[in-house]
Amino acid sequence: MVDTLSKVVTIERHIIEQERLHPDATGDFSGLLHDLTLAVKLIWRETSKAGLVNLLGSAGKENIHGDQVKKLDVFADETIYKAMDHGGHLCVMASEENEKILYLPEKYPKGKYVLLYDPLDGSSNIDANVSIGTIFSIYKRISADGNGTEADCTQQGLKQIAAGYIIYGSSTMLVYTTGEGVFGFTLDPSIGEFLLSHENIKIPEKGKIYSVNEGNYKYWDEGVKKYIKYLQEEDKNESRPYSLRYIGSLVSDFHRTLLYGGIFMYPADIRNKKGKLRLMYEANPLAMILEQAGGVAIDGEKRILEIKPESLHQKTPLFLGSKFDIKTCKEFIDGREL
Ligand code: AHM
Ligand code: MG
Repeated sequence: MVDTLSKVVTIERHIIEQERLHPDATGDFSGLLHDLTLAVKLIWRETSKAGLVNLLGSAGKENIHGDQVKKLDVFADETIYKAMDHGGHLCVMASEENEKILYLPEKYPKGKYVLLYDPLDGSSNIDANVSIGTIFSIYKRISADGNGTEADCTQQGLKQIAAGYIIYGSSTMLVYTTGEGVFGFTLDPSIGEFLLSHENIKIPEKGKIYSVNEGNYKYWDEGVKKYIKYLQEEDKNESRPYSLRYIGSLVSDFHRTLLYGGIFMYPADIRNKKGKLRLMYEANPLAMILEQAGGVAIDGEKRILEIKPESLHQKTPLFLGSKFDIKTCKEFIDGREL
């Protein structure tokens, strides 16, 4: 028979194959990712209907069935919690939407993993039909047993055993790593399966795009300002000027940076010394993915994954991108401009 079809790999099969790389694996971790994939499909189902909100009832009001319509970020938050609370894989969760850590119901068994998530990042963009995303991060518990603790949820980024994101865009994609490379899956809505579409993603060594909210320019440090001006200048090799792309939806800006290379920045500014983005829910998982893809993630000084977290919702300046671009940016930040 002539083989005209390329190999079709569902995310479930991929997770199992990845787990086989670890001979001592029990299947527990595969089960966890499997539950998470289900939650994501439920969120995708709702986000893809977001434009119908005027027909079906807007958030906070009753829909045609007389049910309260939930805001999508609240829906996503609750959906992930409920999909993950009873599998026996986790001992605690923490979500960007909740101030405190999320204990699991007493009646369910507690497992050895910890899940941190940003349920629907960029949700202020929903009404304009801009891509939004879910970001997740998985750790092994450090507490002995029973309910997990805040210390389980504030481990260094280096301790992540998996991280990923889902982008609800022109197509829905799930990108994840377990520390053995980065893999992207595209949802085929007709069969409801995530199929492997991007194998072993590597970020280009250098890009030609920068991504930052330039409206904040006047509030940045001198080094960052000079770096932006440098990117905008022409050079004789035509490697500059760079193009500016800024969606204002982190997962989308990150996804483009990962595939095309270049740099994404959310620097500190004089109003906000720690920037805007969250270490545990945004910076750490994206940093793990990026490093696995050959890129670099820093807070302007040090490697994101080495930051010792002080609190669950702490913020951090964030610079993500290609090796060359982060190196150049750092030189400007350090005052060693070219
Ligand atoms: P959110 O967690 O309230 O959705 O905010 C996070 C979003 C990111 O998606 C994006 O990178 C950033 O905020 C954009 O911020 P700004 O509007 O200041 O440029
Ligand atoms: Mg967020």
